Amino acid sequence: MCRWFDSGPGHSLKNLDYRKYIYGCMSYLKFLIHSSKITHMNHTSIENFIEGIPKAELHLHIEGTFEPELMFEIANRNNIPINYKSVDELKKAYNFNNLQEFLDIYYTGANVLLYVQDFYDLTWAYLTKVHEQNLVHTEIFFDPQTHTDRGISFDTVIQGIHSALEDGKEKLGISSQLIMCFLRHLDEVSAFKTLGLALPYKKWIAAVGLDSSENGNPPSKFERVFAKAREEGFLTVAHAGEEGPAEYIWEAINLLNVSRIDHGNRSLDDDRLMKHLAEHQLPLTLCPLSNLELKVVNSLTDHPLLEMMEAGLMVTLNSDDPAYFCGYINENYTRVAKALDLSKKQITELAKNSFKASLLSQVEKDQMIQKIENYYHNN
Ligand code: ES4
Ligand code: ZN
Repeated sequence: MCRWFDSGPGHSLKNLDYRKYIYGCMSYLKFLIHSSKITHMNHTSIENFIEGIPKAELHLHIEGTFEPELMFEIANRNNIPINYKSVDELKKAYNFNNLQEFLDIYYTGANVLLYVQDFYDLTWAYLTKVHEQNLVHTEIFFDPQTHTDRGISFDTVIQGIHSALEDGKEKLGISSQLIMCFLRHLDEVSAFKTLGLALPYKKWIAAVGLDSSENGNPPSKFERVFAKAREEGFLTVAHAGEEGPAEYIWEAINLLNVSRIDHGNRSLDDDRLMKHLAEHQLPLTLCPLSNLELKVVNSLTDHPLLEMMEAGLMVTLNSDDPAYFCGYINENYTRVAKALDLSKKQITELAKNSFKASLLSQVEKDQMIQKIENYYHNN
């Protein structure tokens, strides 16, 4: 169930900082005026500005793009029962108090994916959706263990995803990279086995990552498998500091040699870490609507994005699991822009960051940054 207002039904007014609430209302009014189709002085509204700006997404779980309608369609054709009678009933179950409650539903949803065509359809649906939102580059996580552990071959999973990505490039002009995540609640042996399965597909996988239940599963648990992955030529990223402590972010940096931190909200707990992230411009892939839905933040007005930008961090905006968290890339930009009263300049910086922090070549990055600057000057 999506919370379209920043202070959701779970939060009584009593518990809110009143000034923040009034301020939120005012910025919401401002946003409504901005985003109405009536543009003043011939300038683009923030909402339209966000829609039109070219963007990249760097934190997206393909299994998290599984819309209920497609889930029912694939379940029907594969003759797999779903525990919910209808799309609406399933959507009502999307009400999470923490990461684990979400993960339990997310893994169940993935159970209906059996064939290459299923993985193709899942990926293609995401690409067509974000194509409408002016997304031009995406770096996609997939969780092979979610599928291999129930008897689906690694080949089936990656063939389906990869061929949709090829079509995405050819037919929609969206470039992409694949990032294979290890499920951190499983053991090191399973991660090593998965890395072995990935080796024949090295050409199709740019990096390895780490996702699933964070607390109690620190990056150090996977130090050796990440070392082996780097030896094999993969880049590395890791979810850290979503629910887990700042110490896990240090581990991801020092033990896994990551090129980016996924989430990293808890960096704010550690001044030395904030300084390190700013100095090294190590990117964080933030996911505001995910944070709201998983109660990492109580309200988007509390989101650390702005504080991080002001501290000089290389931050990006992303959707994480858009089918579950009430919005794709543009909804993440728009909702957080509204809550934090972001300017077009700040939106432009975030769009530029999405390319700077990507795995694209420097030449490709420079081209996109130039396009974004031109867009800013014309809108
Ligand atoms: C995830 Cl939000 C989040 N955190 C960790 N692992 C994940 N897998 C899919 N979404
Ligand atoms: Zn994630």
